[in-house]
Amino acid sequence: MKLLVLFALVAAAVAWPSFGMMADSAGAPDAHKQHDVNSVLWKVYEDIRDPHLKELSQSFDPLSGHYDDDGVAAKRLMKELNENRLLEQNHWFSLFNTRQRKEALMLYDVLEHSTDWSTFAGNAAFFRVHMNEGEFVYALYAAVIHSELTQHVVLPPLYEVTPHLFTNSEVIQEAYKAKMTQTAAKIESHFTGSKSNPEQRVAYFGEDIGMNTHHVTWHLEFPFWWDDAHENHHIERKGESFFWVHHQLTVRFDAERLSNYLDPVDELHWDDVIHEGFAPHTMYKYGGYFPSRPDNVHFEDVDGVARVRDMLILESRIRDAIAHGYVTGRDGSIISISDSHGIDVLGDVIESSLYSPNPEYYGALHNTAHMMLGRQGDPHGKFDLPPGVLEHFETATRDPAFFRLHKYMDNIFREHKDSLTPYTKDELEFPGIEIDSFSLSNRLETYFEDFEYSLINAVDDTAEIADVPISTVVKRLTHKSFTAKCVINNNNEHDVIATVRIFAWPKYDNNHVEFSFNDGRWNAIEMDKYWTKLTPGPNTITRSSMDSSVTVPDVPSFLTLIEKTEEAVSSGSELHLEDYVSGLGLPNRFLLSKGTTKGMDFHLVVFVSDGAKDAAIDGLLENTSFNHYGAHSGKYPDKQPHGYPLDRRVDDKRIITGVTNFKGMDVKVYHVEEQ
Ligand SMILES: [Cu+2]
Repeated sequence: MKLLVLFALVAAAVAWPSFGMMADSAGAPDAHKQHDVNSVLWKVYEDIRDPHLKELSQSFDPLSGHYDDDGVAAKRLMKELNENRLLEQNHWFSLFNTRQRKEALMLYDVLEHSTDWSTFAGNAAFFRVHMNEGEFVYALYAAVIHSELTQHVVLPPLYEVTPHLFTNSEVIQEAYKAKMTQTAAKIESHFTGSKSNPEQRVAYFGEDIGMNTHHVTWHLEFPFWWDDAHENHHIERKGESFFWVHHQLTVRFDAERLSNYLDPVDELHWDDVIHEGFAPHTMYKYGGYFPSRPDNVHFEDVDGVARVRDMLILESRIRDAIAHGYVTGRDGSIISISDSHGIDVLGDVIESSLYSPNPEYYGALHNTAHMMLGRQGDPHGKFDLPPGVLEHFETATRDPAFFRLHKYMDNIFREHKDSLTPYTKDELEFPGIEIDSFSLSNRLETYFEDFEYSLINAVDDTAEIADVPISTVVKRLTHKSFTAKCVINNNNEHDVIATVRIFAWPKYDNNHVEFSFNDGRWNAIEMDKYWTKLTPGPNTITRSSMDSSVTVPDVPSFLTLIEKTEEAVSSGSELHLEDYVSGLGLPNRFLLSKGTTKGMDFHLVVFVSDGAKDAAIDGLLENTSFNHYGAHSGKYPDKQPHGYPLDRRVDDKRIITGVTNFKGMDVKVYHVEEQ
């Protein structure tokens, strides 16, 4: 522990940038806005409890608000409302349901086009009362993330806003019981399934509330429905980010499997059975239980979604495009994908998003597959079951089939990446730069910790009866902090800006055969990426695992968020929540993949590239709002492709391991059973 403190002090003493979401005081959220957002999300299935917002929900007229679209969006939604076309309350909502998505996006548009806070808050309060709760939560989250008005507002953790989508049904039932009997309860959560199911060994990953929050947040920040013409700005490298975020989940899940003595995930085959069944043990707030799927079912055509044959046709069109090195646009134009930018186009095509150049031809492989898989329990709608877990980003990773599906798409992406020419020595070299040493402050250790979160918002209540505390305690993977120390020699006579890229991959496969460099690098988990200045001579750089740019800290609990906000509102002081404005990264405690008691071998690599060449923006070192998966409504600061330089195939590993700005080493990750 002392050693750790020492390293932390050293880290603080060395001047180096932090790329977490460290905003300056100008980045503090307006306490009143934060208050309003908290209040409309608190007990979202109940009446609004905040007197001011409740009053606003009755008095505000959406047609009298201030908008930058002449109120077109507000008029459209009000017409739907007045003509009783909107989905009722107390009904499930799924983003993959076309009509429901349309309705949610109509509200999103109204909020997004609001030009002042009283219009935004008025609409939020008004439509919270008049629209389906699921649609409302989705629209509000998307609007808070993308609207100019809410830039620094922190969204409460989704697992405390809509706990049903994150918690087992058994726990939810206990919570209802606690509420009915007015007895405080702290309910233990267990992972889904029994020990007879080997998949249960890795359920801690698919069911991790922080990982699920990360996944939902990514889809909110980079929505497939995003329409540039409508929203007035382009989301950069959205397709590539789609590939990368899911690639990282895929390789990470395989690493977790290896540490639990399971084979890596096999990809999904449309013409084979779906080997693993799944019983979600999860229920909707309204709409019953999520449907189950037995083992070894044959893929069925799903009425109103797609036929299995359609999926195979789409896949072969996409594979054709990869083999040709180009996709065909709607108008027959040829769009090359045989360069670094190709992955971005391909990501748009496969998801597909509205950025896809030809959805009529290439379809929406990913989105349709989610629905196909989600409906296999009731493919013809005979039993009127609600959508499956795969039809919600909050719940999708609970089903192991999610990872089969994504392995399948990841392999298509790999086919494309493997078609590109490997990087040459010239491209990889950073003249005059040499990594002298790389070391870690302490043993890498993972363990499970108990985490408690509130279920108050899961249960029904009335304003007259006081709340009793109801929470659940769940085990989650975490690790000891560590500091990485890197000594880099700059043999040039001038300062340079360097990009430091750190990855790790499991050294051995499930048969304890060492991965070749080429297979290992495809399985690489991104650990960190940051920029630093190197002065002539040796430079010692220390970096704490807490600062990794691929991760974010836990958002404070909803109740803490409310407390802090109310304190700031009543005292007029500033609200300090800067660290939490983006929930985009993986949870910080999730940086290390689970180890084993004897130590799981990983190969760790560090690559330093020329920051001046990589920079897509000015002032890299001063840019403090960098987040790994993209800059919040800004430009992604790194010009290199995600995963660079491991994104392309390596035919001869000496080309990369031979440059002085690359260093590899073996490390072990230990798992400690009881802390
Ligand atoms: Cu996803």
